[in-house]
Amino acid sequence: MTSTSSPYEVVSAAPSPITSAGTGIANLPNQRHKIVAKNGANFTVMVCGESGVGKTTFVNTLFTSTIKEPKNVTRRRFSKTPPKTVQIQITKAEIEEKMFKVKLTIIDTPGFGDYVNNRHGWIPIVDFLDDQHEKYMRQEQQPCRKGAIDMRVHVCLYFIKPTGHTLLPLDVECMKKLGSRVNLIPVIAKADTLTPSDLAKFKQNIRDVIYAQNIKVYSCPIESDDESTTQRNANIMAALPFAVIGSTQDILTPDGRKVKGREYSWGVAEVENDEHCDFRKLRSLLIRTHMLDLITTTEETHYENYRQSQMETRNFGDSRSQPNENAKFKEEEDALRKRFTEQVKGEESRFRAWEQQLLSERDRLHKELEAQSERVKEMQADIDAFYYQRDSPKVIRK
Ligand SMILES: Nc1nc2c(ncn2[C@@H]2O[C@H](COP(=O)(O)OP(=O)(O)OP(=O)(O)O)[C@@H](O)[C@H]2O)c(=O)[nH]1
Ligand SMILES: [Mg+2]
Repeated sequence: MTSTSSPYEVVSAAPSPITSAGTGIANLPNQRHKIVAKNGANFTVMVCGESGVGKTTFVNTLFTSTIKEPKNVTRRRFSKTPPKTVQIQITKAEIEEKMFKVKLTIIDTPGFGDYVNNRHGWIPIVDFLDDQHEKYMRQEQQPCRKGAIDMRVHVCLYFIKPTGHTLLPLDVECMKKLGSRVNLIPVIAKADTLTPSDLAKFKQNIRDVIYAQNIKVYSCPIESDDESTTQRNANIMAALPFAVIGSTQDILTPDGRKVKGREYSWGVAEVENDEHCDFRKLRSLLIRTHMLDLITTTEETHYENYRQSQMETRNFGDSRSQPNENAKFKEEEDALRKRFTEQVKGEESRFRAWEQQLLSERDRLHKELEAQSERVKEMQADIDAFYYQRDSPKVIRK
């Protein structure tokens, strides 16, 4: 079910024309490169998952690490602990590389599952996704489609609590619903709270459940003409679900580097260190290597699925709601049934007549048989009489 209005009040930050440190759009294959250059791209990322799992911190981390000189990103106060997110928060920024522009939108959603009545807090998120498809579809049906607002979500990052065990039933339920609507990327939050071996086991358990439960997750096209791209994509897929560390804090490492990370007595968990987590891999997939594939699959698979399913249900509804068509159909059906009954009746009486004929023929033959056996008896008596006369002693009269 979709509603036309958003279930949450949307809080939006002003778009900020920000030059990124390089998004890689200039490296796109020629054909695609031209399309993006001409139209610019809208790219929308959504984060969701249980409450307190680190979604807002991740969004802040992504902004601070991607956009070097944040201007006007008013909603994002990069404090140590962001307040609990209670409504959908939208932050926009423009990423620019040479002459290519991407309008990046990040949608942060309120967490769910932290108390009994909030177990189904993810339903409004699913509705939000459907609503964006619905709004876009309605705009597409208008005669003038220029300036259509497109808030369709190109990728949804699903944050998994770092329990070290496996996916919770709530995760499975929610991921199933999301995966059928949007490019879903599972993310293990707070990777710094798990040891490397526990993290590896956790990842495998999650992959097993995803496979066993048939949850649809985004998989980037592995095959490519270029061998290094094939290898890179295979490496990305092998890291799924991406383990991330979120932090906007600058920390000085013992070897004198200033990094974004989390400080512990045992050392520093670094956001942008591949040995510590997959943050760089995930950011590269989103902002650099697979942005266009995420946009294309959203258009060609997820939006198309939505559009088709809506068309089917709406057409079905229409045919049922046409009384004239229905009455005509009923008339035809009645006539057919009558014709059939008449045919059956005719066949039945023909069969009865034939049966009657057979019975009387049987009686006639019985009678004839009786008469014949009567005749046989008489003839036998005649024969007996004949022999009796011949063999009996003759009386000679004197
Ligand atoms: N150890 C560790 N803590 C983190 C990490 N990311 C976030 N946190 C902490 O987890 C707490 C919750 O973080 P938020 O980013 O507010 O979580 P959220 O998912 O947005 O929460 P809701 O808005 O309530 O759904 C904060 O105290 C963060 O500092 C991480 O990668 N590692
Ligand atoms: Mg939050």
